[in-house]
Amino acid sequence: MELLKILTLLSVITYTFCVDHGNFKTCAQSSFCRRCREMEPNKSPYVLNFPSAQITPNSVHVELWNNEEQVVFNLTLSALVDNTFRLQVEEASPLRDRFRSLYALKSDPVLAQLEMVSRNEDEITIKNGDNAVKLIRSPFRIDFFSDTEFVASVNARGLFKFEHYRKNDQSDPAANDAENADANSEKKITDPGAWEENFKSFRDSKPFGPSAVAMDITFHGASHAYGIPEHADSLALKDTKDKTDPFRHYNLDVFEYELDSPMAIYGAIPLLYAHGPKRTTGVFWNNPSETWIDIKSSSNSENNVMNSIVNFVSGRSSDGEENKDKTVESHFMSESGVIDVFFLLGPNPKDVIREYARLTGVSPIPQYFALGYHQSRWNYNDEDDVMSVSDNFDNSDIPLDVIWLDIEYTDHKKYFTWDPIRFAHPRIMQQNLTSQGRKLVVIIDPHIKRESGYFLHEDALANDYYVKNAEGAVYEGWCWPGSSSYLDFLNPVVMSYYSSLYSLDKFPEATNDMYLWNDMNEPSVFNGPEITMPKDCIHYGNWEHREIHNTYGLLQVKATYDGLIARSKGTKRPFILTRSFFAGSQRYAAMWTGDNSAEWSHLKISIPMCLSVSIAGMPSCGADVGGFFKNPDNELMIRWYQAGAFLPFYRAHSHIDTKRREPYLFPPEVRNLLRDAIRKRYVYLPLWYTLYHEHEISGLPVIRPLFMEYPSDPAVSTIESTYMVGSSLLCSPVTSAGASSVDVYFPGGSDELWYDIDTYKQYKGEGTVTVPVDMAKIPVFQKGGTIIPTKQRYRRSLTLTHDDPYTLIVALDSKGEANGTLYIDDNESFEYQKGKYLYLSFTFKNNVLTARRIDQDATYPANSWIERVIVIGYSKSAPAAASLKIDGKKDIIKLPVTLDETRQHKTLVVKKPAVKMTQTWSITL
Ligand code: NBV
Repeated sequence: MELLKILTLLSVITYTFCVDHGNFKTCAQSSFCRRCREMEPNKSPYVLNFPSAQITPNSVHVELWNNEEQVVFNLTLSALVDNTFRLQVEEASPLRDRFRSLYALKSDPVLAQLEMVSRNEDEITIKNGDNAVKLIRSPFRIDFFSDTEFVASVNARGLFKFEHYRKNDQSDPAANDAENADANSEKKITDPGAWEENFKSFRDSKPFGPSAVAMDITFHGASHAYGIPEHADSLALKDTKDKTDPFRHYNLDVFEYELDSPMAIYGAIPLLYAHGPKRTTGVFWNNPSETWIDIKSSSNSENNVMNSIVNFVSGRSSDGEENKDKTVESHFMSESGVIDVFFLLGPNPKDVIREYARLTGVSPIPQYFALGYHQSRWNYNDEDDVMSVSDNFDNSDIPLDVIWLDIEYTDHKKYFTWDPIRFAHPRIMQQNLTSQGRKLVVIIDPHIKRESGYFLHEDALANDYYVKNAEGAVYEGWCWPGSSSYLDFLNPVVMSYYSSLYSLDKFPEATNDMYLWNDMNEPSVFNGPEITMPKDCIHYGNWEHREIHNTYGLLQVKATYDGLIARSKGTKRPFILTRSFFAGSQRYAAMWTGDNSAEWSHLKISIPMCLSVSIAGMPSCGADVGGFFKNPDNELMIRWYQAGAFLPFYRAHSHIDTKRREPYLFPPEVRNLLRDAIRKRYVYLPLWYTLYHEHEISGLPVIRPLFMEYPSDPAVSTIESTYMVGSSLLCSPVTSAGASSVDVYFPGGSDELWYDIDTYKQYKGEGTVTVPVDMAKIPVFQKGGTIIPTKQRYRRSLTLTHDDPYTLIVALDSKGEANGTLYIDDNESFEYQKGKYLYLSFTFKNNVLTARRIDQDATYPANSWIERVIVIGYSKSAPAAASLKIDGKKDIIKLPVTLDETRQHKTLVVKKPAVKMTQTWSITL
């Protein structure tokens, strides 16, 4: 009994890692969330005024009336290219302009043709291609159909709300009596937080009063919801309605964030997927103000009514069968702005992400070094420390591409300066790193130290560059440097000023090999409400901070990106890491999951967190390898290095109070395993790089949840520990202590083959298999039918590998065939945009491996060549030799073929084809 007590006490003491909930609002403490969430369903006062409807070639424009409050809104429904519709609702005559977010979209969406299907007093139906939209007059509802299937409805539950700007009737006693209120036809908002909201000791003055916008969207035939990152939670979204708070989007610096929680953290991308085995639909809620999203995925009896509508419209019966009664219900609630929502009708998850990327853009392919291993810590103490870390990696034969400097490199947290003693020769330090083939990344936070004589503060004061408080004075908050102010990135002049700070003549001692990390850009304000900027602060254009909050970080990284482009005169691709992000941030930066902890649960959740961000358009995600807070034991350290090697952004980072843990510091048996994990990362980099090229073309994420690759397999809907790198590698890293096996789900059915990348052991796609692991094992499997390009020579850093030869790994499918691609360019510049690249396809069919160019006009003078071809799963008897035929040459070259007996599955190795990557050729076995 005593022992039990002690153990319980110990578990309480050791589990000190937890968020301070008191610092952050619940929905019930947020007045607009409360108002929206408490709405009674099915009592919508909104009706469409059809006589006002105008139908243009691309859009329907119609008035939307709130009959209860006698307020008129303008609704526009537009058809966009690629199975997309846009719904915009604005106040017809607002007392004050409403903020329209400009930053998420990469450009004006491309409109598509719209045709009228039918129109009567109660309904207008239009269509674009195979998609139809029905607008229903009263109560207002919009139904979306795709290929005659009923896919989504707006306001089916009557939770649409648009709080128009109004006079403050709370401060006007005359307006307060019922009679006058009636005369104004205004329904009084009685919520105590509507005109002024208090949280802890903070008062939000809310001079413009309530301004929420909210809408329910119901998805039909959908069983699971995904997306809407960033939350430290599962990939498949849990139900929040009637259970927990809604998922929250309000970019915040949450100290010691908690797992399995809908709480807001650093970033927000309001892209939701509703997925069922037959189709996937996406919704992008383009609103950067604080947003809460309720989710409920369940069977719904109302759906039968909906199905009859389908039958009516389509003239034939729905064949939804097993999923026809399933719905995903969502309810988006934002504090201000307008309704601007995009319906991405898929029909597959890969279509949804492409449709989204068409709107918000993609990440340009990163420089090759960015895909390597990054070593960071808060902080490397001085220049000697940095160089000794770099040397020690070399001495222990561990590849390393980037060393990072955290805030202590600055002169007293004044960004764009260096500590004059500990970093007295930063340019020489960078040159030394460059000579070892390595880059430096330095941190630049957005808070500016208020110190007279600091050039940035002086410039900002003199030119009026700072965000203002509610009274119109420069806003002062508290952050690392002490008293700080914040640049107003809404002002285009501030944006270009900030960009210019990165130029080589402004950022002292910077070189073109120094890249950037923008942290704390939610923005984090230690003494602000919820550790951020007060909502009633004022930005350029008189916008309140509440209206733009979730895009503050996006604007900072955009300015940094533009600065880096200008710095190299457009020749080098920028590398930026950001903590805060919004839809569109992928155009400028990679992100990471912030301040995690050296705990198994944090390692485990790094995978669904990165998958969620990836399917929301940001392909470059990583988690602090080893955990930021606390000290990992050796086992956790090894497993984290192994898992991190198969996530897009691979950086070890740790808190200033943690023990030093560079991989070379560990005893040999641990060090060797850390080295092996990093090396394995490097082997597969040609694949990762190719996937980034393909992301840039198609919007497809680099890592993908199984539901994206196998959308019709209901068994994968909730799988988040196994995922895919591209379409060829299935990864299931070990994320629990003491594991001797992992359960891996092999998808695709009995015809799909999978090969362990180490042993080539074959598995069939028939479901879950318990795969044994030892400490060296990273459970990763190559799909039969794929060809993966690898580089297998070990070097200290990636710049030295550019001309190294490739090994092609050909994993045959059950028909004895395989395909793959390889992208090659100069690894760093934008010349590829002018066609200076090679994009190759490899095909294995009828015993012949053929290399061809996909983009015939593109060319790059690559010096690399093929040193080996490995064919896994070859079922015929091994030939003594293979014949190589290079296009344009007469000779047929005989190549030796060996059988690799060490592997568990029959494997042929064709040695030294020695063909150049610029050549096209075929090898016949
Ligand atoms: O700049 C210090 C840290 C940084 O190391 C970390 O990666 C960021 O997420 N930063 C947050 C500030 C404070 C952390 C407690």
